[in-house]
Amino acid sequence: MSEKTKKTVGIHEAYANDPVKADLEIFGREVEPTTRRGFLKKSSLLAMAAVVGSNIPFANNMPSGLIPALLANSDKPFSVEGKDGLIYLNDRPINAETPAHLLNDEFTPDKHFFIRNNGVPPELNSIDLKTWTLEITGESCQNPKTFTIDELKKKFKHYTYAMTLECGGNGRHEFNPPTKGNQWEVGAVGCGRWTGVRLKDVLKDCGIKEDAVYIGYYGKDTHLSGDPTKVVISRGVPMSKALEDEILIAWAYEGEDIPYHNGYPLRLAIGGWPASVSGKWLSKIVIRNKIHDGEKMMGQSYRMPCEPVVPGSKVENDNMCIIESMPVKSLITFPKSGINHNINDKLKLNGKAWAGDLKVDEMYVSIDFGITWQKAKVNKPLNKTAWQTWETNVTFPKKGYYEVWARATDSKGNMQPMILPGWNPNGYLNNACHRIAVQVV
Ligand SMILES: Nc1nc2c(c(=O)[nH]1)N[C@H]1C(S)=C(S)[C@@H](COP(=O)(O)O)O[C@H]1N2
Ligand SMILES: [Mo]
Repeated sequence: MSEKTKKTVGIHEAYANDPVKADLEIFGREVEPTTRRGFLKKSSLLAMAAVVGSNIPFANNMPSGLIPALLANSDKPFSVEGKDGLIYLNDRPINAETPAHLLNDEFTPDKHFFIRNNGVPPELNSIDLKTWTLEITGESCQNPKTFTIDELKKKFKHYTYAMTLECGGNGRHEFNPPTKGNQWEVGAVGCGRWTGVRLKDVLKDCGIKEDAVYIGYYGKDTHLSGDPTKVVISRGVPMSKALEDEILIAWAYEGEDIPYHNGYPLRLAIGGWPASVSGKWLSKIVIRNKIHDGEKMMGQSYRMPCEPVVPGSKVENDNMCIIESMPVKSLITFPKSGINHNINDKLKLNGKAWAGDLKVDEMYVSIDFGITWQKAKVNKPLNKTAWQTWETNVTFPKKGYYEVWARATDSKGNMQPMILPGWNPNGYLNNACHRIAVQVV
């Protein structure tokens, strides 16, 4: 770094004459903390050019207050066995997300699949595949039964489906005013092929009474408080969703045992809805004659205001509605944000897009802060609720700092919003466009 840029005074001054020559090492060091919170006025464009390290050809299109994507990332070490490259949010309970560029595989390898634990997983050495059981019961179950994993495997047909599992709070870090909970950036999502038996086959085998409306799950993890009577989480879905073909009681992920933190040895795999309905370390399913009232089904949990509210408002429980299908969303998974790219080359872009129970029909990218959009190729999903890969190439008119923005449209015509959608008290369902920083040199 040059002597000139080392001055803490006046980023403006330092680059006033030659913003293009700005030193990249400036990121996260000499930059005043306020720059991470966005630039309030366009008059600070020079400062912004200094911070991103070069001139910004489409600067006039940048919305006020936009934090350059180049500065919006963070990297921290991580250390759960079998996982690789995840960003660690908490260790008790363990919560870790996947950086976007590690979601570039068509199906997320188990080592990159995010972890969202609400409690303490059952001790690994207490898990015995021979004695692990799944009980099917509840007031709307005709013949309650208990199955070992072997019995499930022998009695029912096996299926494999790719499912997108995304935490309802993915993207929460962007909400303003901030909301409580894990401050996920973009990576509390993954999609891979789960193998198991259909939930509907097992439920039907136990008899579904006519008054059945919902199912609920229970898992073997324990409450953080250590109180054995407290349930960590027990959520569910309406019968109509539970009886879909692509919903599994799964024992394998990408052809291997499910990773320990992702629910080994048995979990529910329900794509397209908040991943909180996919119960891990699964031990019991109840068929209910009313909306399941388990832990984190009631009150404000996994619920959105039924009508939009003013940011920061308090919303009464009666005005909160249960989240069902997740909204349309996409990621740019290649290249990694912050790369340098040669002006003479086309830049190849790859990504993923998904839309809850719907499909993604169209995908667009922009290199000029959303003024013009170019259509990308979207590939078909493997099955319902699997994410879809997309790809395209872009070229840049001149050297400088760019952002690539990506925007998906679902099969009902809904598009991702460019910036944060409706504020809600728990910071759920942020499906704003993903963006990456590209330095064209
Ligand atoms: N038993 C149990 N199941 C659970 C959870 C949990 O804490 N315990 N977390 C839920 C939530 S909130 C999410 S987002 C997903 C995360 O799945 P993953 O950890 O495999 O990524 O699991 C869901 N199933
Ligand atoms: Mo979640």
